[in-house]
Amino acid sequence: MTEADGLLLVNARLATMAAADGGYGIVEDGALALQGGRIAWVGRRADAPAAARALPVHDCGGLWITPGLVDCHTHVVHAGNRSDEWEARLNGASYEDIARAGGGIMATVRATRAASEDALLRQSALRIAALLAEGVTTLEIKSGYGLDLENEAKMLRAARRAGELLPVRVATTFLGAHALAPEYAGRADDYIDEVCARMLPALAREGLVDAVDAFCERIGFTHAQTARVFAAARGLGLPVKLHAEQLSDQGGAALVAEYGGLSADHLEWLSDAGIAAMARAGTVAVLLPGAYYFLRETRMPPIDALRAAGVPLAVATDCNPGTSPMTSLLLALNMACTLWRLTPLEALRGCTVNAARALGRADIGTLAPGQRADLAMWDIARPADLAYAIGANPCRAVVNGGVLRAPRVGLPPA
Ligand code: DI6
Ligand code: FE
Repeated sequence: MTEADGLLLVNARLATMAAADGGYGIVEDGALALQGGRIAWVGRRADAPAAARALPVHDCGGLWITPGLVDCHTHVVHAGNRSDEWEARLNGASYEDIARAGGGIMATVRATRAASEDALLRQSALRIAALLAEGVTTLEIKSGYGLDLENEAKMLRAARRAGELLPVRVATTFLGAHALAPEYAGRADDYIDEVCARMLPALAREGLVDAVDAFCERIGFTHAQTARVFAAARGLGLPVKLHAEQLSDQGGAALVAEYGGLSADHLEWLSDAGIAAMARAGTVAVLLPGAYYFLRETRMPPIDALRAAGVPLAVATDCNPGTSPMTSLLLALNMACTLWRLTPLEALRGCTVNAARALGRADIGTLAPGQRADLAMWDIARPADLAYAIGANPCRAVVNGGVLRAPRVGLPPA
């Protein structure tokens, strides 16, 4: 009998994140019955039904258990890094100097195109392992550094393979409309044609696309170009999300809401109209404090107005080499609280129940019967500690699909 066949976790304190009042859903002296990779029962140990009590018991030694964490916005699959540019900037080089030298996002495109799929996977696995060590059990991974069919496919295949080789669920997002492919300089509309008519259908046919994203920005793609990408996604029955209102207000949040989008992400320049549209559509606001911090931005997303409108808030790392070289979701929670005054409860909802929603998944992100048995166990005094501590990793064990493991994962052979 393997753990996947059944396990009763006892002597734990639970934050189910499933309470009707939107609270932590705390259960003292809790127990969790896991069967067939799902949660079969959750509650106080004293109330465990006979079927749960018949399972092999694992004593959690008083640890807290939360749903496995969900990092719902990452560019974790990429080759190389840009610490050279960052160091040059800190030594006085201007952004223009770096751009003229072919740096910025195109530097990552070149490195990613030059890497084999295996090399890409190997480099990315190191970063993914760091995320997993902190209790992440589901990870969204975007393409967007290939910018042609072959290299976007390579990125998405590497992402899928990461989900097979490492104990993590991977949700893939096609971000072909991230930046203009160098081959299309001066012809952005032609590149969007290629994204919509050739790249997206081919990648979707190969089963590589769970959702479609774009970078709607003055330095990215226009509202009209983004709408074309969304129409193509809709034609294929794929859900959409958007990098919206990060550096300017392009009306991107309202656009993605109009398409029933899963999420609008960044949102520092979000307008009242964008908030209202998101609230109507149930589109999640994915907050990315790592990019705000690393770019030393000063304009905060309109947290109070999002809250007042009842827009669900999520928090993610945005792990990428240019604007958020961050492989700690717990640090993102701390930044969201410290920089933007999220409450620790909002932060934890933001990387569990609401992050699952940003991926269109109702079967993860909470501890409730029928949910996937993806959990994290923590040596903490109370749930707020997950957002409170800086640089501590209190994760002591993780369960993926009912299988218990240590937080540190073995990497695939180099
Ligand atoms: N927004 C960002 O902050 C990143 N991409 C995006 O759409 C930047 C990615 C990079 O610089 O590599
Ligand atoms: Fe991003």
